[in-house]
Amino acid sequence: MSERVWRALDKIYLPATMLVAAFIWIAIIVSVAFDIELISLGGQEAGGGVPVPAQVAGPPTVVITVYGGELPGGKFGFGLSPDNITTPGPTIRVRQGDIVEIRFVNLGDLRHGFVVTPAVSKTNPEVLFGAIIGTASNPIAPNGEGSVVFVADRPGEFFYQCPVANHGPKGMWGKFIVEPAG
Ligand SMILES: [Cu+2]
Repeated sequence: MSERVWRALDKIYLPATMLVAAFIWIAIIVSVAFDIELISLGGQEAGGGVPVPAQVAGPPTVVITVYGGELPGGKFGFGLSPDNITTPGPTIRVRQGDIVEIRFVNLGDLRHGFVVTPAVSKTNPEVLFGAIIGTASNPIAPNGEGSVVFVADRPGEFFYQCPVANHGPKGMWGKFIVEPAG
């Protein structure tokens, strides 16, 4: 009697396990596909997260052009004029509530980019304010440029850096300070 029950269970067990496994796979595939769609809707893909720029109402109140490229000695840097690129780059100051437009010009022979971040990282810097131009996987080409408009809605001492792996530690960073409003 009990042997018959076991044999019946055995017959059901394998198909049932396979069915559950198939459902789990379908769930994984659907969630991955959904994430990919979210990333493309969010605009630019960043190192680790999906930056969604804050709603920008009105024209920029501050426009800053940042130049970037390589320096002698294996160093990389940024500058606020094409003939003064330094490592680290110059401090950028804006005021809380500013609608900031950053234009990034790549004067180097390598691909570079620009991102505002809470901490300089070797790879995949966290994106603040949705402020990113080029990404780690798709940076701005040599002689290319890009721009981003964002609201600096939080005061504090932050950083900007190149999002390409290892460029930050090679000196391609600077301070990004948002002074409190008022
Ligand atoms: Cu770079």
